[in-house]
Amino acid sequence: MTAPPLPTAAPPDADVPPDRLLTLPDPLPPCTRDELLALYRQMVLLRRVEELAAKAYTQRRILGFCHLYIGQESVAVGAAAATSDDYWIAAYREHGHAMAKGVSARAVMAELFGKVTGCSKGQGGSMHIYDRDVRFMGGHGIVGGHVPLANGVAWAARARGEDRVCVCFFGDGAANQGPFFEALCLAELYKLPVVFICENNFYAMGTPLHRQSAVTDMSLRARGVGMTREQLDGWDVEHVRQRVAAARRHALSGQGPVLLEIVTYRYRGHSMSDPAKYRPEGELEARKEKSDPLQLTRRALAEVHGVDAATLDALVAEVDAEAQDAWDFAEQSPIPDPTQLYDYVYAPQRTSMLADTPLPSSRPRET
Ligand SMILES: Cc1ncc(C[n+]2csc(CCOP(=O)(O)OP(=O)(O)O)c2C)c(N)n1
Ligand SMILES: [Mg+2]
Repeated sequence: MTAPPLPTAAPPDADVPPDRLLTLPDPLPPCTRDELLALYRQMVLLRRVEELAAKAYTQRRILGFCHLYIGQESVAVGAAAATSDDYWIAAYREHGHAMAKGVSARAVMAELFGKVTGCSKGQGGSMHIYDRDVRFMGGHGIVGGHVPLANGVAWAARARGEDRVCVCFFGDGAANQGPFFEALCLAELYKLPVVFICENNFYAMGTPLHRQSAVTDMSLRARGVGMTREQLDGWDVEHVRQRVAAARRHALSGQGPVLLEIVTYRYRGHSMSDPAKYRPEGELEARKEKSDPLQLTRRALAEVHGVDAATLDALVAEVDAEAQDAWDFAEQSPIPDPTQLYDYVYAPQRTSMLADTPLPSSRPRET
């Protein structure tokens, strides 16, 4: 019997998918004065809570890993304004995402302090902030590992007939990981309602972007799988809100997921133990000067909406009090009961119909 002929190679470029840019115009009306004030308040809250978290860390009230989101607040807050009822999943730099999605400052701070009143009962810690009630599906420590989970969340949402997307946040470093590529491939194949958001902050730990990848426009990762994409600056919270809203609309329309690369910058080291000595001199200062999202929004409130400085200062003072209240709450809360150490770690005992079936016994030990 002769073997079937091998398929002939396609002519060069025959299968190269077109570059699908997100062409939808901004779908939302511009922010009103009060809406923008609310976004500003939220960004200040994220920053103040994390500044206090940094202080608590140096006092050893917070142990383990702690990755701060300071500098990137406009991404999570802008995205939340467009997807407040949707599912979110994020990596380990997620305190800000959780608060933007609706987890209280108290619940986040208590989780960081390892207290039982934390949103993961004090047993998750910094990298495992989670709250199903607000559809925040975690906090994940394995770089790129949660990106395929976003597909599962989106698949479930669609199967249940929900009108919701899964918004998946990850870093530029994660966009070089195997699971990221696999997830993108399948998400497009199945036209899943996912909005992938690559927060390009230019560093993966101490490695700058140009030393991680030959292609530094991370949105181009979408092209190879035929996915719709857009690259945008993330400093302007209103712009983030509009483009995430456009991506959401596209993803829900059945035309497939979207990859947004949102350009941003982190002001602190990778984690609390990183003094970030690897940055070129002056880079951090230049970023803060030109593109601090809090300062830009404050300026827009004053110049476009005529909000006076006293109003803004009062708002900041109110947020300071809320952040301090979160600290006090965390400090005064009890630690988890040590007898519950293994709760939520392993799957519960089998309760299904298989429960009566004895587990196969292990081989008797030879004596
Ligand atoms: C699979 C895996 N490899 C390595 C690490 C160690 N690690 C933790 S964070 C990180 C950098 C990730 O950078 P990026 O995705 O850009 O996110 P950012 O920290 O900038 O938010 C690395 C390599 C890890 N947690 N998981
Ligand atoms: Mg990064």
